[in-house]
This record gives sequence, structure tokens and C-alpha cells, in this order.
Amino acid sequence: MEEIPESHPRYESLLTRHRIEDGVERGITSPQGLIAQGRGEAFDYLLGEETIPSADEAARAAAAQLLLADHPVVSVNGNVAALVPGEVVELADATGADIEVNLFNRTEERMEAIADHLREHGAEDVKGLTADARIPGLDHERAKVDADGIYDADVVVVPLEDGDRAEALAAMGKTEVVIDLNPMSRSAQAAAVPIVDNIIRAVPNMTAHARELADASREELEAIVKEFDPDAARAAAERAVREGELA
Ligand code: PTJ
Repeated sequence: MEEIPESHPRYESLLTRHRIEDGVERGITSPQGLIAQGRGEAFDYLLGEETIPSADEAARAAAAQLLLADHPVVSVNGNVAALVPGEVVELADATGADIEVNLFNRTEERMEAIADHLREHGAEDVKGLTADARIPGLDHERAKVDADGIYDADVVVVPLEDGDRAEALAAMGKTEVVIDLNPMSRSAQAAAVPIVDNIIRAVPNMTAHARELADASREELEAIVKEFDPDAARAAAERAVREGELA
């Protein structure tokens, strides 16, 4: 692939495409991940390819939620692993979260390739390979989770999936942080904290907020979570998308 000059007006978008393409070549990302990325890009285009204020507030509330959690877990699929492997490890470090691989198109080869990729980016413990528990009410591969991982978690970060797992996790009583550029996706609708932003921007932003809140008291963190209104955040994002211009 040709080197992309940073001055290119679509630098970030081209870099993102390159990472996804590379993920497919390495057997990390499923070919369907290319289509999912295209869907996300269309929304990002309308959002102006920037973190809108409601998404920044959501990232702060998500950081507070993760810092308050007894057992936070960040769920990783093939797109997430290709786009933000090191950034996910940093978020996990900043919040004390576990990292668990959970795939829709699950194969042992992809599970291993993603776990290895995350370890190469500094992850010490990668969950998801044991798969000794099931999320009730799901009859596809995303139901397979680790008993001491997502199954046991109280707060789960669910990025880039428009599906029924978010609803099933909510039914288990878990608090969900969803990262999805589509504010109308089923996952974003089920989230206690929907972050409508590109994962490329959202994960480092959550980590920055978590570091900034590292010394905050429980009361301060609880106040941030309480003040956050998920319906207002979804509505603000939907407005931004609907009013967005095709620049
Ligand atoms: O790796 P696997 O096998 O688990 O499969 C992963 C994919 C992404 C292929 C699978 O979960 C899938 O098909 O997802 P969907 O149903 O296309 O949903 C992906 C959601 O993520 C859509 O709502 C997109 O708008 C959104 N999205 C895509 N790229 C980004 C994004 N949101 C934030 N940042 C992105 N870069």
C-alpha cells in the first residue's frame, strides 16, 4: 500500500481503511468487517469526522462507569482489533478492565490471531478463548463468553456491533458502554452509555478521561454517571447526523 501523506484531506479515513484491509489480510478481521467499516464511515462523514460534544460527554461518563465498576471488561471483535489494538490495551490499563475477544464469525484461528495481535500490543491476559459460559437467549457464536470474563462482568464495553448481544447483556443486568457511529443501531439503543463516535477517536478519548478522573472520589464519579443522559446523547447524535453536510 502506498504511503499516505498526513496532509491528505482524508488522511484519517484512509489510514483506517488501511488498518482494516491489513486486518483482513492477517486473518484478524472478517471480510464482512470491510462492509461494517463502510457503514460506519458514512455516519462519520455526516458527523464531520469529529468527536461531537455529546460523544465527549459520553466518553467521560463511560470512563467514570469503568472506574466505578467491580469487574469491567472490554469486548474486542475483528474490527476493533485491527483499528485500535494498542489503544484498547491502554484503556484496559487505565481502568483496570479485562480484555475479551468475542466474535460473530468465530473460528479458533481468528480467536488465536486476535489474541496474539493484542498480546503483541501489550495485552497480558486476553480472555475469550476458554468460552466456558453462555449469554442466555443468544443462539449464535457471540453467546460464547468466559465465565470469569464477560459472564462475570458488571460493566461491558461493546464496540462496533449492531446486534442482539447488547440487548441480551442488558437483560443479564450488565451496564453497557457502546461505541457505534450509528446512533440508531440496536446496540447504541440498548446502551447505558452510547458513544456515537469513531472508535479511532473514542477509545483514546475514554482513556484520557479515565486518566484525568483517576483521583476522583466515588461520589464524583457517581455524579458524572448520574448527570449523563443516554437519550439526550442519542438524540444529539441523531440530530448531528441528520443535519450533517456531505462536504
Ligand atoms: O469480527 P466479527 O466476526 O465479530 O464481526 C464484526 C463485524 C463488525 C463484521 C460485525 O459485528 C458486524 O457485521 O457488525 P455490523 O452489524 O455491521 O455493525 C457494526 C456497527 O459498527 C455499525 O452500526 C457501524 O455503523 C459501526 N461502525 C463501523 N465502523 C465503525 C463503527 N462505529 C465506530 N467506529 C468505527 N470505525
